[in-house]
Amino acid sequence: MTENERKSCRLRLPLGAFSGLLAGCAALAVAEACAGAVRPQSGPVVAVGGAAIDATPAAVKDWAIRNFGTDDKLVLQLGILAVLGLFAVFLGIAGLRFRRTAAAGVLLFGAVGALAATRRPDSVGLTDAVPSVAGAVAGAVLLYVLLGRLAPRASTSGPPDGDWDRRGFVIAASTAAVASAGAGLLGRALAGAGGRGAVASRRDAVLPAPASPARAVPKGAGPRIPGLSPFVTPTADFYRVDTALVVPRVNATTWRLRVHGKGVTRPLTLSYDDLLGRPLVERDITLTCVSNEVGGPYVGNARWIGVRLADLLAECGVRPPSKGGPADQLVARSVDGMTIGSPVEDVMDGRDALLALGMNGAPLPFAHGFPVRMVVPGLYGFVSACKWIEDIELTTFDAYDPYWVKRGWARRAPVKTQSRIDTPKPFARPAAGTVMVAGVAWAQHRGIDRVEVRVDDGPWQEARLAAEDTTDTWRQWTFPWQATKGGHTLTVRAGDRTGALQTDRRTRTIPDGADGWHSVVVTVD
Ligand SMILES: Nc1nc2c(c(=O)[nH]1)N[C@H]1C(S)=C(S)[C@@H](COP(=O)(O)O)O[C@H]1N2
Ligand SMILES: [Mo]
Repeated sequence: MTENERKSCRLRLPLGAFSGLLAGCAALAVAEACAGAVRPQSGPVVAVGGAAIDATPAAVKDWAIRNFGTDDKLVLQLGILAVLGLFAVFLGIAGLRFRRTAAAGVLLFGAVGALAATRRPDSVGLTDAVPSVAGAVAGAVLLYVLLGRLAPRASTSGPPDGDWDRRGFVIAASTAAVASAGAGLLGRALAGAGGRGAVASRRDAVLPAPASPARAVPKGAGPRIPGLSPFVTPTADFYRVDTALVVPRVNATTWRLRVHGKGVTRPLTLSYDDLLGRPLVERDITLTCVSNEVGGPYVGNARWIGVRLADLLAECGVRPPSKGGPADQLVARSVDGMTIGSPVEDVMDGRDALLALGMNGAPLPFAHGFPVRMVVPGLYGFVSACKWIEDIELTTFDAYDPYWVKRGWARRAPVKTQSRIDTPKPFARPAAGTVMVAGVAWAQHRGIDRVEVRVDDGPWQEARLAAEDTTDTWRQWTFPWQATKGGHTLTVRAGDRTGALQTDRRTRTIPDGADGWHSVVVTVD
């Protein structure tokens, strides 16, 4: 072997790996460009990610939400990219010997993406396979070409025997890199343009003044204490929990909501303008996620504006089970295929169950369900708060299990009474003397009646409750603590208007919400 040949041998392995990666990038870029043109949700990473979310056991998903929060989707997508990257490297190296097989391997990945995309609940059909297939074909061809350039050449003229086509490789690789970057950018631009109509429809939406405004928040409902959650959660800080890898951007001008099913004597199809034309009600309602652990962040309070769902249902001829209606479950469907079931009885029992159009004085943000979502006081989000809603079906709990119920969560899930210490934070080091302990407590639709704080194993002491807005909102509480030096454990518990006290028995979030007391350990200096 000549010095030259040895050098090229050493280079072949990393260049094979590099070819694999480049082919992978090209495949994804082409796929994203096509997805941008067809439907952003049909891209292979989003489709496979969505399938992974749906297939993930409830316990793992709950763990992901707890540990990564709203970043759980980013982590999932990075995970998918990492796996793809590893396989691409493997295919590139294996392809040095088995060129055709490696190229076919890329096609296999395309098939997985295509299958996932066409089988998503929101799939519009075979066109959803186009991005994965086109990407895979581009990737396979590129890998085949690049590996061809790396293959030893037995030629009489030009480079010596055993050498490979450096010039050809560099040209092919750099052309592919530039083209991939271009395709990726094109995909972004197309996806952005696709949502432009939706963005315009949101920008142009004007929410009329409510016929029934929310009552003014009583003075003192939101004591100003550093570290304490504000009474109204700013929209930008409002937690987000959903299965959507791409936030659906729905054009309100073409959006429709259908109401149909058991006991619906007058089925309805409503437009956004139809809803805006109805008398609107405005209410402060605290929303909670069932995945919120004791002390967790997935709870927020907003001022919602929308249409009373019970009135609309009554117009359609729906009667609750207690009045002889045949349907006991209302199933809401979203544009992204989510299904959420609520008890018809709860929705029609007089509480302010809303088809919400606005949040904190503005049309709903896309991430929180524009153009329309449900909000039902007293029920966890997964059994009430369908975002991007487009269909309401009256049915029975016996006849249909919605998305989360299929995955082990409860059919019925009223919000459990909970309380949280916001300040001091865990492991804080406050100075001895008066330390303001403060937090929030919620028992939507029952109302918070009292909050008690315990220092170490001492007696339970009454905390000061901030003024109540409505029973559907959380209540801030404060407790001035005479802190003495040393380590201390602060514990909180709340009682609701039914007289029930929060139980200390800790339970998991699955199937119907966490129970238990929130404690914070601090060291007083
Ligand atoms: N379409 C759709 N709606 C959905 C969900 C979802 O995954 N998809 N998640 C539900 C859950 S579990 C909760 S807690 C609330 C959260 O609403 P937010 O993201 O506006 O806070 O939305 C509910 N509505
Ligand atoms: Mo949730």
